[in-house]
Amino acid sequence: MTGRLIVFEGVEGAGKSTQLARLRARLERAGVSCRTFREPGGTPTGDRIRAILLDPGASLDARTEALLFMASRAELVSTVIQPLLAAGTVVLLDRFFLSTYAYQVGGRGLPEADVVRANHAATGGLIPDLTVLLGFSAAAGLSRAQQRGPQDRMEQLGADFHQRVESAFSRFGRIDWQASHPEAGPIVVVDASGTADEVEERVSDAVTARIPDLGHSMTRAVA
Ligand code: Z5A
Repeated sequence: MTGRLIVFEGVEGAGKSTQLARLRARLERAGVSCRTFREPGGTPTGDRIRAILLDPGASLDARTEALLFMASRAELVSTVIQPLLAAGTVVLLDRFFLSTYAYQVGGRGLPEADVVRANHAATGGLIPDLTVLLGFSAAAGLSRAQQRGPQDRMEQLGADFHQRVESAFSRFGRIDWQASHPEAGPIVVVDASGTADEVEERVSDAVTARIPDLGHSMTRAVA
């Protein structure tokens, strides 16, 4: 038996962590073995890299930044995610390499081909079974995130940067973009506006449509 990798992506404050926790609860109620992780982080080394990346006082070249995100990813994929998938576990991941495409290619302007190649080295070619891309505006997401307290290094980057990130995520939802990026696997865009309960229903419907066996387990648990 092999597990499943389901990724949540979207702009800051779109509700990824909220919806990931809700999907995990639904899956666990259905008896599905499930683990959750976030990027950057998820391993002792990754957590140290995360502290550098989000430190508001750190000054990083864009390439250093991109490679640090990918170093955290390499450690998480090889030491945690691959063994869990091999053991049949469903892994829910808060951000994966589409974030590098959005923030470091779309936002920072790094060459896409370089990032795609380096990312392939980091993931070993692991393709998510499904990416749930929460569609939300960067401005609204940032204003949600700002209510939490002081801004981290990425949040501080300004409205233009975050607008470019939002535009990149919008492109990833397009069929032509997905056809030219087979490494991304299937991506479903879910409208993240409305209440958390409303978004949860949309996410559950999207997962059920794309991964029917997980959907049937969740439906049986509710019945
Ligand atoms: N980054 C990168 O540049 N390159 C990469 O390769 C990777 C990441 C992997 C990680 O920050 C930063 O690193 C991130 C991208 C960059 N930076 N930015 N900017 P993080 O892990 O600290 O933060 P995040 O991933 O952006 O998550 P977040 O801010 O926690 O957002 P979220 O998970 O999407 O949202 P949330 O925590 O579920 O919700 C935010 C708030 O809104 C919270 O108070 C909720 O209770 C509330 N919420 C959620 N849903 C709703 C609804 N539906 N209605 C009302 N309120 C809601």
